[in-house]
Amino acid sequence: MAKVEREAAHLQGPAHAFDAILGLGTNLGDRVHNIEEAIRRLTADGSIRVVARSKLYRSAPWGVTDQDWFVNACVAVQTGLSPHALLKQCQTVENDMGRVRTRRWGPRIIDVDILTFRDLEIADSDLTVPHPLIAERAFVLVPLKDVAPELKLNGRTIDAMLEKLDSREVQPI
Ligand code: A4P
Ligand code: MG
Repeated sequence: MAKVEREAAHLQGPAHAFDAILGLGTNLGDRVHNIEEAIRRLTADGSIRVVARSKLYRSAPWGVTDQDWFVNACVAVQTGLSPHALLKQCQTVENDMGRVRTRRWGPRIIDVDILTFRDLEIADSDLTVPHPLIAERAFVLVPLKDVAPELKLNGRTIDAMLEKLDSREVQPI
């Protein structure tokens, strides 16, 4: 196979089609609009390109349960940004959309988390990758399966992680 074809095949392979997966969540205001607006802003300067999008899901609040239901989604992206530069861009979008940080896990107009970044494991004070608690959250795993069905974390498939959870609380809109 010619080199160019090999590279193209490499890019199309499921494990290499994207650099990072972002998880988006919102439970304030027009939730569907908030997800669309966040994706529009994340990709506006061209440094982040969406290559796969999950469906939008309505999900019961997890962790802090006395708050409104969420809309959750995932996007797989290609980017030349470093993990920390990507985090900065995610936080800029959150702040520009009017995110106000109150209590941990509390209501938010938009949350953009880095779920995975290539095969990297990062444990910095401001960035943990893969994002902690993925395996315990159906609202992350269900949309994640749409964009990266073959993904494994710590050797476990998404289905294996979902088996232990109640995914009836996460429904496509
Ligand atoms: N941070 C570390 N690693 C990462 C990463 N991989 N991606 C740091 C993004 N941020 C990362 O985040 C707090 C700090 O985490 C940041 O300053 C960053 O440096 P935050 O977004 O300001 O605060 P948070 O979101 O309240 O905390 P946390 O722990 O990120 O909460 P989660 O995990 O996002 O959970 N229920 C449903 N159904 N759907 C939801 O989307 N979300 C939450 C919040 C709770 N329950 C939910 C949902
Ligand atoms: Mg967050």
